Amino acid sequence: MDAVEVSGVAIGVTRFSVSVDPVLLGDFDETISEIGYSRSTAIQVAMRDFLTEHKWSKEEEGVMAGAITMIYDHHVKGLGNMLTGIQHDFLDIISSTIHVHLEHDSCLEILAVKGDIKRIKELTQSLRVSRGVKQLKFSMLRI
Ligand code: NI
Repeated sequence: MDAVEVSGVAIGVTRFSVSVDPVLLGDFDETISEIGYSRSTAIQVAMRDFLTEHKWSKEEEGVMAGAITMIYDHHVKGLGNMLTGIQHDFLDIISSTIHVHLEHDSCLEILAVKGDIKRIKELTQSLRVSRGVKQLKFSMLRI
C-alpha cells in the first residue's frame, strides 16, 4: 500500500493488476477518455457502483424502496402474461409499473417497489429467470 496526498490529506492506495478482454478495455478507455476519467478513477467509480448495487442483496431484513428496470422480448410466447401474473403476486410491494413499447420486439418495464427486502428479492429473482427477459437492473435504497 502506498500513501498519497489528496487535498493535503494522506490516504492509502493499493495497486493491483487485472486481466481483461482487449476489446472491453478498448471500449472502456474510449468511454473514460470522453468523460475525462483516468483508469484509476473510473475503476473506483465502477467498484463503488457495483458495491452499492450488490450490497443490498446481502441484507436479510428491513424495508427498501427502489426501481426494477427490465427489457424483455414481447414476442416470447406467454411472457407478457407471465410477467403480469408475477406482478399480481407481488401487489404488496409494487407501487407502480411503467410500460414502454420500445421497439418492434422489445418492451421496457420499470417497477417502483417498496417493502420487505425478502419480498423484493423474490420478485427480482422471479422476473430475472423468466425466459425472454433480456436485461434486468435494480436500484434499491434503504428507507
Ligand atoms: Ni410493450
